Amino acid sequence: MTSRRFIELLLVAGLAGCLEAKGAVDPALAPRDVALPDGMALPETCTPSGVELCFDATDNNCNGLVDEGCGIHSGILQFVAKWDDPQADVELEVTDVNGDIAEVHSATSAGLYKERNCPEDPLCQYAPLENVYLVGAEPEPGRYRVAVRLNRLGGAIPPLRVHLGVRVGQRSYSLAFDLSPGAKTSERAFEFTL
Ligand SMILES: [Ca+2]
Ligand SMILES: [Ca+2]
Repeated sequence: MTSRRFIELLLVAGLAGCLEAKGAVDPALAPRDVALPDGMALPETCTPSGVELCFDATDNNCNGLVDEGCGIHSGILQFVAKWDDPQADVELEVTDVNGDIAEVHSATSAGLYKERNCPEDPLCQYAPLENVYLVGAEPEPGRYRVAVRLNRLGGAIPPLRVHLGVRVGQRSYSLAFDLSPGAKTSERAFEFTL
């Protein structure tokens, strides 16, 4: 695919609409009882770094939206994992309050939908990321688990830097960490309660 064709696809995706969950966002919606790997913490505040950049899983302009205007779906719950080398097979695994894992092509019982499975999706070659978002406007209360796992390096050189953008309601959070092969180093996960 040419880069022009890729941009055209992005524009079509953006014009297709339905990229933003409808309905008022509860300002009190916030993650509770957050459990993160050792040494990690959810940042208290978002630090703006300029205009929104696409496919970096970061809310650059701190408007509460991650990679908005980039042709990927958004929701009041959203998780975007991005890594640097498209050769690597990285899995964003989000488990909803009912224990269902978000998959491509079908939403979980709690309404989580996965957009793009890498490296299978051709767009991963240009933007290696996976995106999970809530289809509806009302997240189910309960415990959520968000894991990012390195399945296969595929020629990428470890450690693999991963950025995870999280949107919960009106807030966004950015996390960055390294993944490398090994039982203790190939996955990072966090959990929270709504
Ligand atoms: Ca933003
Ligand atoms: Ca961004």
